[in-house]
Amino acid sequence: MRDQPASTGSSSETCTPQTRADDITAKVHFHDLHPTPADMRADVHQGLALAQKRLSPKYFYDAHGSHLFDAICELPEYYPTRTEIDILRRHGAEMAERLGCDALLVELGSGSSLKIRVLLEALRPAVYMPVDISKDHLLQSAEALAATFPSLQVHAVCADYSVPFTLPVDDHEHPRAAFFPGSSVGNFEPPDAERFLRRIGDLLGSGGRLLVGVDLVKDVQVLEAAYNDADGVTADFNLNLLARINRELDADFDLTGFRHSAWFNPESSRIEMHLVSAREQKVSVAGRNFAFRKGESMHTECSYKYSIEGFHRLARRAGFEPEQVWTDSDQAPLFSVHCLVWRG
Ligand code: AVI
Repeated sequence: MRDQPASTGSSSETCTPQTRADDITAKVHFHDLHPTPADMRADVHQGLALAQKRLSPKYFYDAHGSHLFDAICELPEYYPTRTEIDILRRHGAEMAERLGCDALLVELGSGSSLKIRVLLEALRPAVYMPVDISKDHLLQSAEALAATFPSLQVHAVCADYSVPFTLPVDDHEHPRAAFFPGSSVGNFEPPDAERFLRRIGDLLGSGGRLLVGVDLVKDVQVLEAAYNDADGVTADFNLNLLARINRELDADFDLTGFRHSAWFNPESSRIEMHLVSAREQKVSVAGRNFAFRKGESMHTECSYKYSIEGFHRLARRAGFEPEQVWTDSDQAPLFSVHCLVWRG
């Protein structure tokens, strides 16, 4: 295995964390694929000029937005995180059998690497490769993980997994597997989810396995409560998008002039999040003015909810064969974790 094949253009180094008594032995190989910064100004201008105004959910995750998302994951109404962790805890051994020990395990959008910790005991991969766009967060989490599992080789990759990239290691000796938890696949439009899965399959190669968490269609009240929590954390998360645009694009959104709205759209089987204008108003964003009617909304996020069969159809269209699925219950399950095999 090489740290830095010339073809990837990555910079690669071995990072030894700041000396702390408990992780002196920790080592992380770091590969920076230098993800291109998004053109937020062009994206926001383009989205606000549409008949149905749109803002991309990728802009939720500045430092404060990431903190708010972590808080959402702890809310009593937001069942996906704790339900998925419970499934991973209960079925980790079976998942390990499917993925095989000694794998090169890639985690897409690893964030704080919390869920992989639940699996690592059972899984024992040869190499763990967290991929995340946020360099500092990635390194901190990778170092902490390497400290807990000193015999694990950790290769942290700073990359935007939503656009094509290649794995910056030349390793053909270990079977490849990927982990994509949290139902983040539900934040893609289905045709984009299909294209995304196909790209992951290409990274894995024939016979490679993907473990993916998928939120399920369920009672509308349970779904809508998860995106309209009583403490208003999801509302703050949604409105933080406007605070970020004000700060970074010299805009003048009045945050009290917009309210959070989230509801289940049964035709599309998705939660839609919107920010709704409380009155007629004008907003300036990086030198351009946009008018809002009273009640007009900006669409900020879709979160698709699948049936198990519906997700399997999507996976098959993308070139994967569903191998096994685990859920939290046999009757009316909330969440599912799928093992898919790449057939190409
Ligand atoms: C990251 N993603 C899977 C979350 C979801 O449920 O779609 C984002 C989120 N939006 C509001 N609450 C959580």
